[in-house]
Amino acid sequence: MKDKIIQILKENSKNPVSGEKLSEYLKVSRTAIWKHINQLRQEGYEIESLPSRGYLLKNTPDVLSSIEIQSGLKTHILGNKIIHFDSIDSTNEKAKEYALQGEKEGLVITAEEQTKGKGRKGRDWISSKGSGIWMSILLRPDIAPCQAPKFTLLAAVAVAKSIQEETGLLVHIKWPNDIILNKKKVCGILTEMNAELDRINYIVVGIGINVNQQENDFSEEIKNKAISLFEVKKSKISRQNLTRRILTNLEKYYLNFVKKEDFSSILKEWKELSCNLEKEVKVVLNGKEIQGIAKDITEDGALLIENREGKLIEICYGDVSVRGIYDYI
Ligand code: BTX
Repeated sequence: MKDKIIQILKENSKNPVSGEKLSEYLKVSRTAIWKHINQLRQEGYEIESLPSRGYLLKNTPDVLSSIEIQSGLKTHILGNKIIHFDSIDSTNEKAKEYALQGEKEGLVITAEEQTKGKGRKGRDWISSKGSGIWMSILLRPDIAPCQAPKFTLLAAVAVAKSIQEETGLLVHIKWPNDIILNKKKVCGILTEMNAELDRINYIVVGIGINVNQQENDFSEEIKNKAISLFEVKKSKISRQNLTRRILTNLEKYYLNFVKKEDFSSILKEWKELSCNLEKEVKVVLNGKEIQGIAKDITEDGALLIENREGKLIEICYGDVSVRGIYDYI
């Protein structure tokens, strides 16, 4: 109902729409309209009431609702359906629930806040209200399950490019799933899969980006490693524009990969954006530490490290955490 009211007010951006007209059109009482208008105001919509003329939309908030994201979105698949939550435990968990209920690929779950945002291996992802992009995208690619790790790399390239295009900021990718700005983490990507031996049922790509937090907004626990785009750009960034750009770029890379089976061009871009390659890294693998130079990424998305003895060691996605020797990267 609220979406419909907003849509009508947007279509009549120059002329006020009376409560009577809205109630007739939407077949609800004028009191119900008035209640919805008040809720919308609380959500940040600036709606003016002009005596004996009606309601006029003056300003829209930077929320990740379906009506706001879908207006101007030119994708064919991603974002065809967007479900937006004011507060939710985890958008990845919600996307998986919908996937199991048979939702089509392209579904996007967005949230203003996550109360149990997830990182890898049970770690937390702190997702404060209204300041970041917390979203999950449901995909159903017709490819073999062993190809799934490529989706994290593909998503990382799409997000990094989108951030650069939208803000002009220079970001890098830290293998396998972090986007780094000024040597700190600005974005994390969590890819989860449900598959049988020979086919993928679904993949959920969860993307968390720190957009408009100020330095003091980060808790003690993460303030040394987390950064937002705002902190570096020094001006507010539209979460809506960035979300639309990510969906557009992600769809482009996704279709290139699944339809044209072209991963090499994505891998090339990934390498150009990497901050690990040719640097000394420390990998903790099953409690054992390996030090060496990150030499390359394989076609399957594994990291190749050359150890002190000159031997190449292949590290598969999900097994390790990589830290630079001298700083966080
Ligand atoms: P990760 O396991 O690589 O990173 C998690 C670690 O990052 C945490 O242990 C903490 O040290 C640090 N951290 C936590 N919150 C933040 C933050 N806001 N900014 C920077 N560093 C942080 C990375 O996992 C994958 C994160 C995916 C998050 C998205 S949000 C939408 C979707 N839903 C969901 O529950 N997860 C994904």
